[in-house]
Amino acid sequence: MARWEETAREAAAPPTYLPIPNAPTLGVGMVGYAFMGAAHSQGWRTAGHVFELPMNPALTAICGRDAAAVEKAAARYGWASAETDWRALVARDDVHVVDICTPGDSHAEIAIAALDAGKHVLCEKPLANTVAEAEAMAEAAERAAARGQVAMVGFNYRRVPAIAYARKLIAEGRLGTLRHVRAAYLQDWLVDPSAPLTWRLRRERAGSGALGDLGAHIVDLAQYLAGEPLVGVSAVSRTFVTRRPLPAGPSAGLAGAADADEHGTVTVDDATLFTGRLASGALASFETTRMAAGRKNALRLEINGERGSLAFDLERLNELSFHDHTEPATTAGFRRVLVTEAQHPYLEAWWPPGHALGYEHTFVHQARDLVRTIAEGTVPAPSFADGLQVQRVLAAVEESAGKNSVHTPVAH
Ligand code: SOE
Repeated sequence: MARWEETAREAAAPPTYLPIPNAPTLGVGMVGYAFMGAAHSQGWRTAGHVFELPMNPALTAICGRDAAAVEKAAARYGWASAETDWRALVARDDVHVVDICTPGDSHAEIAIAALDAGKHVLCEKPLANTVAEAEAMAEAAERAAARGQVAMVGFNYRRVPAIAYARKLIAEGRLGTLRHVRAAYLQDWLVDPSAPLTWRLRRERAGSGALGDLGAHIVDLAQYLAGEPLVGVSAVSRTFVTRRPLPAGPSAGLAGAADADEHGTVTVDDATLFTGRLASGALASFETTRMAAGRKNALRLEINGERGSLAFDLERLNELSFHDHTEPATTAGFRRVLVTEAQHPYLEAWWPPGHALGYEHTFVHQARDLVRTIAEGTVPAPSFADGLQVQRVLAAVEESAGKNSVHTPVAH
């Protein structure tokens, strides 16, 4: 055995230097370890080593029902311990923040228990599967806020630097009075009818399909960027593929979904399109679909005001297109702003201009903002009240889609 191998085998784990010596340690306990669990773990691991934080976030415990799988996830994502019961995680004195990365049907129970147990909470989007659940969560968050606790919803795209900068430009009046908000969130992972019936395709687990999964993001972003709520909507919705093969392995939560041919019924929308009116009278249009062949994660925004427009595409997330309508028409037009300057939101901590960021950085920014909000005792954004507003819009969209199942016929 080479010498380097001997010493590598002998070496103890390297000392972990706390990013901020002598600062309090904020113990995080995360429930769930799939896609969002992995993304949030990256955020918690990295935030204290990139930004100046008032507290050291620690990956204290990760929780999942399958003991072997959650131990593997703990090792892979860098968590200090593993739990198989979220109630035990919530009860731990070394857990100060409960981070909920589970399907929507468990958000309310876990969040309310954690808040009532004196913990801060970060809950993945959408806040809940129903307005009633979201209302109970917002009420628990309000009670907890009086005790100095913070409750935030994981609308991570607010923390794309280009979107945070767009919000700044709009708030400064660079677009003037808004006329239109145009938003689309297009994916294509369900185009193949043999794609299995996962939990995201069952109402009792996910609450809705493209609408809650993707639409929640663009409804939140429309209201965040415009700085005002949607007050009315009109929608159409469709489930194009109504039966799909059951997933391989234990079909957790799909009991009763299976037919004799090992297929199950899709009980959520594949695509939902809707229009909306904002409080100021500006008009909005939204597209959400997981059937847009060729679009992988295409969240697109365009905001039109009387003084100019902004446009964004998540698949080019370091760029913001800006048109200043006050410029002479002969030289005006959309120009591409590369949002990588130190003066741009979050960029002070990263690389020199032009060294682009990615999807994962939004979770680092989310962790940074949550730690600072907890330390400063400020109001979290987005709060559970913001999450409840989104849930109310989603419910109105579903109600409208139910009524609009038959379009006004076009004379021919
Ligand atoms: C859906 O595929 C999904 O994973 C959403 O659930 C996430 O919120 C989004 O950020 C990426 O796409």
